[in-house]
Order: sequence, then structure tokens, then C-alpha cells
Amino acid sequence: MAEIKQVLVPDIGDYKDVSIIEVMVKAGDTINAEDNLVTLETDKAAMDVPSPYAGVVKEMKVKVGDKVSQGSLILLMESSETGVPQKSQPVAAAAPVVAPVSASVAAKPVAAPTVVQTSQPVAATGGSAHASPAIRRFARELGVQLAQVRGSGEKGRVTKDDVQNFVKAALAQPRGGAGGSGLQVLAMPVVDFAKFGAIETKPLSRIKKISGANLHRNWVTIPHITQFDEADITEMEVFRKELNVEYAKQNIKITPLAFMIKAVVVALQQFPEFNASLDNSGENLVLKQYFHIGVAVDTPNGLMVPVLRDVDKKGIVQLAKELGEISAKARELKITAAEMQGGCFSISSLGGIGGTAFTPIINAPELAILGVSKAIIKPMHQDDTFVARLMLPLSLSYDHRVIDGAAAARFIVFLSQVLADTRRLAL
Ligand code: CAO
Repeated sequence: MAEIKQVLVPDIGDYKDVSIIEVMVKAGDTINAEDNLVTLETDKAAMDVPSPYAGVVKEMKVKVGDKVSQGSLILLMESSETGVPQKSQPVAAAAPVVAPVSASVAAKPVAAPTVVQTSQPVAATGGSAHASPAIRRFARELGVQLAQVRGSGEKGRVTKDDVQNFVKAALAQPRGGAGGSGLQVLAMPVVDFAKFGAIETKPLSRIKKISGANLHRNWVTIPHITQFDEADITEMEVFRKELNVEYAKQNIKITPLAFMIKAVVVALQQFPEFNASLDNSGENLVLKQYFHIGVAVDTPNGLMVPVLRDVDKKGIVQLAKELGEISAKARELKITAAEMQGGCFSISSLGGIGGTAFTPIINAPELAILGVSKAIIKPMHQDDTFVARLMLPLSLSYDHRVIDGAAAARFIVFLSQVLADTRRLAL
């Protein structure tokens, strides 16, 4: 008949107040005898505590970070096994619902904890990773070299999730051909930063996690080239300032970005292969007949790219208004997923902050992205003399699988000409 049994910390030598660094089971789990329950860590060793019985976990009595000694209650288990007493002393009256402990201890000798020497976190691959014996065994079974797995646990410890994620990532890698072109890179070094000074660990925001994974994929899988140019926006600025005075009453602020969004669409109309995506086979170009432009917005939670739709059908003032609205919505986290989909080309403007140029990452499945930096007044040589002109730095990153360098140079030169003479926006 099934009984509630106490599972205690067995004989762990002279150690006392040892930290629990991993809990492998939870209430409701069905486990076999010898399955590992928790991992303990002393300053010298990590040890797994296996279950003396098969059964169902009724209640956990410990969590990660708790300190335990021999005889501490780990959990209550419903089990019909009879066994021999655990070598550890039961903790008196520790559990609210406890069957007679004497009846629960007749099955089998308590499995001794599995011990592994804790290694120092390694600063390079090839060293030994920081992981419990159970995780080492799990990794071994899957053929994973632990030194290649980045540990997300305390002090860089490798957890079961880390091993599983490593395997998932490996399976998701494109298969290499005969020559083996699958991406093989060294694992990141696992560093215990606390060894070098005080630290604080802060989880990444949800948006950063999502955008980070996308940026990583795009950076690794798309052959990027970035083409630079400068547009003379001296006249455009005069016009923009006039417009700003005119529309201040309507509370519409027109920044250089509104002109850029419109100018990009004029360039896309001239160079249709920039307004396209590769299809899933990677063998066909899907040319779009609509003009939706994504704009990177810096929010306290991370980067978001809302999309302005049908830019070809809108004027500068309307675009400035929509840009203000959509970027405010992004910052207030009110933007919907649909409002971030369907872009043809993106613009990332750091012009309001500064910097001379940067290399933006393409927002796949788009084929190109325009980076905009801060316009500054520069001496430009014109008609045998130097004149002061307001020059806007542009950085065009493009997918070299589809777009040739010459086409990219033509695109950015054309774009600069449109910005230099805003009458071309109307053509
Ligand atoms: N050169 C000089 N001045 C510029 C400029 C440029 N290229 N672009 C903007 N400015 C000026 C604006 O005119 C404005 O000046 P005033 O306040 O005097 O009128 C000021 O800089 C601030 O502009 P802004 O940044 O608020 O507005 P914006 O329309 O240029 O940009 C937005 C809006 C949402 C794109 C921007 O706020 C933002 O979030 N930028 C960051 C995008 C980002 O993080 N990109 C990196 C992604 S990683 O690839």
C-alpha cells in the first residue's frame, strides 16, 4: 500500500549547511529509485542526492539556495516500496503529513550521493564546465561537450535547460554540405565576473530577448555589406524649419526622418530589387508593389520597429504625424504585433543622438536597411571654393546575395540626390 515517506539528506560526510544549487523534481513528478532529486554544493564538491524509492513526489521541502545538512527533509513521497532505513537521521516532525517513517524505510540501501569536484569556471573552451553530476551524465548521454555549453545558472553553472537549448540550437543549424559548412564556433568563455569586482545581474527585457535572437540570426545568416554616403541637406533643412513653424499650431513636429522615409520610397521605386525579399526557397525574388517602411524606435524596453504603411501615398507632414504617433505607441508598449509586420525596408536613425556612421543589421526578410547619423556643417568644395553645407551621413546595409555593390552605390547616391533637392520627392 502506498505511504507517504520522507526523503532526507543522506550521509554527506562532515559537511553541514550545504547549499542546494539545483532541484530536479517537483510535486507531482513520478520518479524512479536512483533518480536525482537535488544537487548540493560545498566549497569543494557538488553532489547529487538520488531517490531511495520509486514513487510520486507529494511535496517539496527545499528550494534552490536552501542550506541543508545530513538528515534535512528534502521531500515527501508517496511510494509503495518497502525499503531499508535511510542512513540519515529523520528530521523530527518536519512534515505536516507523514506516514510512519519506520514503515517507509525498508526498501533499499540509500544510494550514496554522486560527487564531482567543482571546477573553477573556465575562461576559455577546453576547460571543464561547472555542472552537477546529473547534468554531466545528461550531457554525456546526448553527446554534448559541456565545455561548449554556456551556463546560465549561478556562477555560470550549466543547467539542464542550457544543455537542451544547446542541442536545439545545434539541430537548428543549417546542415553543411560535403565540405561541412555548418557554423562551428568556439563556445563563449564562461567567466565568473564576481571574481573581479562587485556585480549585479539583471535579466534582459522580453523585447531584448526577442529582438536579440532575430538580430543574431540576421547577422549570422545574411552576408552584409554597408555602403556609406553623405547627403547635402542644407536646403532641405531650410524647408523643414519653415514647415515646422507652419505646423507648430497643429502640434506636428517634422524631423529630418520624415523626409528620409519619403526619399527612401522614391529610391525604392527607382530600384525595385531593394523593395523585395527572397522567397523561402532562396531562389526567387518577391518584388513588392507596396511601400511599407519600418522605423527603428529606441524604447526603455528595447528596440522596436513599427511600420509606416503606404508611404508612397502620403506626404511629409502626414508621415511626420504618423511617425510621432507610432513611436509614442512603441515607447508606451501599446504597439501591436500587426503594426510591426509587413515592412519592405527599414530606417534606423541615430541622428537625434550623434555619431558619424554605423553599420545597421538588416531586418530580414527585408534586403536592406538605412542607417542615419547626425547631420553636421562641413566645408564642401564647390566652384573652386569651400562652402559650408549641412551634410547628413547615411549608411546602407544590404544583402549581398541579392544586391550587388554597384546597385547599392547607385541607390545611395540617388537617395542623396533626392535629399539634396526635395523637389525630387514630388516626381
Ligand atoms: N541630424 C541632425 N539632427 C537630427 C537628425 C539628424 N540626422 N535626426 C533628428 N535630428 C534632430 C531632430 O530634428 C530633433 O531636433 P529638435 O529637437 O531640435 O527639433 C532631435 O534631433 C531629436 O529627434 P528625435 O530623435 O526625437 O526624432 P526623429 O524623428 O529623428 O526620430 C525616432 C524618431 C523614434 C526614430 C527616434 O526617437 C529613435 O528612437 N531613434 C533611435 C533608433 C535606434 O535606436 N536605432 C538603432 C537601432 S540599432 O540598428
